[in-house]
Amino acid sequence: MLKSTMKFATVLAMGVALPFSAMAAAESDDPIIIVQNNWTSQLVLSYVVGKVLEGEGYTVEYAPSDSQLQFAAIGRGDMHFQVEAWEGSMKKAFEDAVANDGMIDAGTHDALTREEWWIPDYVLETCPGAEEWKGLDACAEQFATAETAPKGRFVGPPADWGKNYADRVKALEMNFAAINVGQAATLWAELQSAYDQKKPVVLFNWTPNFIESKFKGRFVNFPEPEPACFEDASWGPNPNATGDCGAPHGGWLKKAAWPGLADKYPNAWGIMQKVNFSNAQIAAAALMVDVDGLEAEEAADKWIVDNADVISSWKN
Ligand code: TMO
Repeated sequence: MLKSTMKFATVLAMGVALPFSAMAAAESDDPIIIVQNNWTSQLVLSYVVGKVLEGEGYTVEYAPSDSQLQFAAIGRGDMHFQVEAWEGSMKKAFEDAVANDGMIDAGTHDALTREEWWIPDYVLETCPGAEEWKGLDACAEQFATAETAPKGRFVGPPADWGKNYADRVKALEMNFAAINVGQAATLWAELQSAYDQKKPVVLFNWTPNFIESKFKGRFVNFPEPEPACFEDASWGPNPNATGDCGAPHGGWLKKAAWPGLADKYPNAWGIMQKVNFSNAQIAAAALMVDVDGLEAEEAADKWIVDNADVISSWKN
């Protein structure tokens, strides 16, 4: 640790020999491995936490991971800390890793989240019922492309975000085809090009995100999920199917951790447990990259300056 190293250097300068055991406060130099995923706020905020830990003298490494497979790997200690686990897309993988792989639920952020189909507001001019899934479905043809006609196209997320919307479309017998993009940037390119031409579009989006500061739009309401939606076919609008529901409207956002952190890096673990983001703080992180054009790491540096009070609250 930097603090201990400095103390040690001072002691050496004073010519005093210090038995190694007197440095008990020193924690491991082994890298703390922070997980990175493929959306912007996660990238920025993972660097924020990493930089704060580096400032405390820790060695930090970053490891890219699939948003579903990461939790079991964190439980095993292949990676150590995840700053953004989203209920809408990761609840099952997260809870399975807690139950089966020893992964630690490292606490819930103040932020409330939603991951759902989303339309620009101008869509309501040609499809007035589109805020509700049934109303949207009634206008499905407006959203058709050459690839999907006569079905409408739902521009879906990268497959590794864990949501198979083809299953939901089938369960709700909707006249849509879910076409997944390969990366988040393609979602925003599809939105921007439709928006510029006021063309009907429905795509996957989430909040907090930068989108709300740049585009006027809203989520499409689906039946709110309950455990029975996935277990009991008779639940929900289709009496013969499970999965006939949407994502939670006020979903949780959690942190995930390797169980060995507390013993190996107690000070770092204390900080990680206090890390707590609000909706506005997460949206700001995404906006610095997706609107202002900073690199994720530069955005993290700026976020740290802008939120100095938040960071000092993690250290107390
Ligand atoms: C996992 N995500 C926030 C992109 O929906």
